[in-house]
Formats: sequence, structure tokens, C-alpha cells
Amino acid sequence: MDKGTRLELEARAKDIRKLTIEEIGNLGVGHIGGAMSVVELLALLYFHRMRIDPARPGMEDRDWLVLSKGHAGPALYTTLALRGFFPLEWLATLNKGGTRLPSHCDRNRTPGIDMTTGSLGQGFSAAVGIALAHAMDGRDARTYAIIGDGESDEGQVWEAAMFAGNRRLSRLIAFTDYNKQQLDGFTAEVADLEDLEAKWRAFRWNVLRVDGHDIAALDAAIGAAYAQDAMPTMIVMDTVKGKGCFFAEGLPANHNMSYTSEQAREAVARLGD
Ligand SMILES: Cc1ncc(C[n+]2csc(CCOP(=O)(O)OP(=O)(O)O)c2C)c(N)n1
Repeated sequence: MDKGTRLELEARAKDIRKLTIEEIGNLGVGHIGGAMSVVELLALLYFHRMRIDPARPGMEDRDWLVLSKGHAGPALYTTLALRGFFPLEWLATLNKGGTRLPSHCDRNRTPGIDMTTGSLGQGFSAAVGIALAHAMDGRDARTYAIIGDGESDEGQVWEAAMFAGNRRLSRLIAFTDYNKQQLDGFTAEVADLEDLEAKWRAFRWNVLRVDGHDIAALDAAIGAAYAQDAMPTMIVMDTVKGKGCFFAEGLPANHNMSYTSEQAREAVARLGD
């Protein structure tokens, strides 16, 4: 990736981060931690890698994305709004009566949301099914899926993983947001994933590992996924829960937080222009 593109995408990521802090802050409570850790990935996918058209969210041969950790929906909404899928004003309605932006992703309510998610594990299974359907129909569309490390404690993830590896769904590219935390503790203490890369390899996946906040490194990993057609790819991203949001980053209890609009303003200001 050239320097100009990287700088542009980093600026996008900063915009997504700021708007998401404000969006959740406007409601007063939400999943800020797990939203902050996928910001760079969303900027890269929606502003650089994905074949999409905001004017035609249901475009037949588009790439699909399943945010299987559906509680991070607010970060995806911000990304979609910035990309032109719907007006930025919608962000102020997050999870309020009559909104088209519920706390968790709902494909029937929001333009650009490809799968309804929130029950951990299920979205990933759906992503595998979508990738299989694309392959069966001879479409060259790619399917992207984002799962959490806590979500990876769900058995359903591994059934889907085995099926995708078995069917060699090489146009399926998944990401584990490995921020080492989940709802009520550290993943290593709840149910340690141990050698996560070896686990995915054992299910016949092409496995890469990168710093999930390094857009150029992430982009190179996606390029490596495109360069082979033998296996689905899992990109394990080392991330920080709450990344960039001063009152959430690094806190053990940053999963679903209440915060004031004043804290939101301060967090946005600290991110700079
Ligand atoms: C099947 C199911 N069980 C429990 C929950 C409640 N829940 C929501 S988020 C979460 C923790 C998820 O952790 P992780 O996947 O690591 O997400 P992140 O830390 O990135 O936010 C849990 C247990 C759920 N949404 N679905």
C-alpha cells in the first residue's frame, strides 16, 4: 500500500472512531470496547478493499460482510454512513425508538448490513453459508466475516470453521478481533484459546497474524488471502479493546459502558484533527 492511501485510510479510521464515540455517547451506553478494536479493519474494507456500491446495497455481485460480533454494530454503522449508505444524521438515533440502527446488526433494518447478528457464533455460520452460496452460483464475490476472541469460545464457530475448510471456500476471509477481552473477563481466564493459529490451521485454513491497528499490515494480509485459492483465510488481528478511547482503552470493564457526552467530547478532542 502506498503512503498516500495509508494516510487517507488512517484518517478514515480516525473519523470512524470519533463518530462512534459520539454515536454511543449520545445514547449514553453501549459496546464501546469491541467497537473501537475493529475500526482500522472497517476503514480498510469499506474504503479500499470491498466491491460495494452505497447506492445499491443489495447489488447482486457485491462483496458481503458479516459482523458476527454484532454488538460492535455502532462502528459498522458509522463506517456505512461515512461511505454514503445512509445519512450521518441517523447515527444520533442509535438504539432509540423507531431507529434503523439497533444496538446489534439487523439486515432488515439498515442499508449495507448483510447479516443479522448478535447471538455469538451464528453470524459466522451464516458467513460460511453465504460463501458457499457464492461458490455454488459461480459468483466471484468475496465474503468477509469478523468474529471476536470471546466469540471463539462458542462451539458453533468451530463447526463452521471445519465446514469451510473442508469445502475449500477460498473467497471467505475471516478476521478474529483478538483483543484478549470479552464480556466478563480476559479470554485467557474464561476459556483460553491457546494456540489460536494452530487451531485454524488444523481446520484447513490459511492463517495469518497481524497488528489489527496497522492498516498497511492488514492490507498486506488481505492481499495474501487473495493470492491463493486453496483455502479460506483467517487473519488473527492483535488488537486493543477500547483502542483510542481514553476512558475505555485498557480498562477491564470496557465491554458495555455508560459514559457522559462530556467524556465523549473529551475523547474526541484527544484524538485530534
Ligand atoms: C450466544 C451468545 N451468548 C452470550 C452473548 C452475550 N455477549 C455479548 S458480547 C459477549 C462477549 C464477546 O466477547 P468478544 O467476542 O471477545 O467480543 P469483544 O471483546 O471484541 O467485544 C457476550 C458473552 C451473546 N451475544 N451471544
